[in-house]
Amino acid sequence: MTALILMLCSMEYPVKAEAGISGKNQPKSAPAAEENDIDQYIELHLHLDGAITQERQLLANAVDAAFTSAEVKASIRSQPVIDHPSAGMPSGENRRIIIDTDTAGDDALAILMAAKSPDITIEGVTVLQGNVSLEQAADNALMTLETAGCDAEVCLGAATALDGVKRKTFSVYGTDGMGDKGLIHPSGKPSDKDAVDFILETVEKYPDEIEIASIGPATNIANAILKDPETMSHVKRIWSMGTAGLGPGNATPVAEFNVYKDAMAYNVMLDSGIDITIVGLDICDKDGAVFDSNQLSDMENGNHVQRYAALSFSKLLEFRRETRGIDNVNACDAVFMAALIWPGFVVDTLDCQASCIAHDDCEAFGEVIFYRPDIAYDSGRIVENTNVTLVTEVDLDHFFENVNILIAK
Ligand SMILES: [Ca+2]
Repeated sequence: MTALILMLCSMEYPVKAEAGISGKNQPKSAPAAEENDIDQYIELHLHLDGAITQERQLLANAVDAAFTSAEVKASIRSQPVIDHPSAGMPSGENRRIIIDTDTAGDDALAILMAAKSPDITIEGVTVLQGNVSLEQAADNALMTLETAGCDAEVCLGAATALDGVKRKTFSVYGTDGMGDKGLIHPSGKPSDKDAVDFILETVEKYPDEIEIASIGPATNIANAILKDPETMSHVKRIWSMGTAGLGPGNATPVAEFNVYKDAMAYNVMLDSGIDITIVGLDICDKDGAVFDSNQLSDMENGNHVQRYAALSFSKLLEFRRETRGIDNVNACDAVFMAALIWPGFVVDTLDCQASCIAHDDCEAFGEVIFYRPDIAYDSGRIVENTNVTLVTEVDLDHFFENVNILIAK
């Protein structure tokens, strides 16, 4: 594929299948193209689904040189280009999701990705406390949907965990959860409908169709399960950005933030019998899953959606520079959303029996233990039934480019 792209970048126009490839040079001359040649070129360009960004830019430069028609250029640039087909290709299915979120910077990027995905209809966004207060999460979700041009409604959910506690955590995304850059000024208001009622009514309306994207604590989901387990048994799948996976935690050495905020709710979800796929912290912290400051600058220099997404990470970038000396951010909810919207992104999974430590007086509070059916434990515990699918490997080649292109649409 690369050779084909280089050939296109180096050859003269109109397009001819001829030899003479001479590396990454832009065309030396660009004769005026006939209309049928333009059609042929567009057709060919649209099949370049393996192009990486730098090469795509060379192609764009070549188009600039070859064609003067702004309409033709706009037509070419408006087409979706998948940088890495196996990892960034949509499923082609029509999917209905509810996003349950404690909306901060990485939640916002995940919402933008879902809003821009051709496969996904966001039936609604339910919010709860977590990264920020319930009210701030609602404003952030409203503003994010507005930025994406999506009119999904936003419903208010839990202001505390199931046990009524607001567990103190440090706000790494800034006071407003969105980088403190003055991004949040929504024109809309949250729905009058409660988050739990919205979830139940939507599942009743579309039984066995609704997938729930859980990118905050599991409180709203647990409340819906406790209120009407029969209706919730018709949720198609819950996708959870939660747990430390098979690695260390971030709220404590063993607990991940979302589970730590409401471990009791996480257990209710794990015990519900609903199909659950988990993307844990170990996946989100991998090389290739994090965005460095240069990539965030590239994103910021894009359109208004890209700029909004990039700026929302400002405080997190500052925090990681100051406290850890690293120049990148982990966009956990965006990695999670990639697993949900791009089937090829998930390379390997493990079905496990998961349970969460939810005793408040225990130091391991919020830890999720994954028992594997393929291991004979010395304790004698035998795993007969599994309750989650844990994502254990994802394809991170060109992850940033695929996200950046998707939200630019
Ligand atoms: Ca979140």
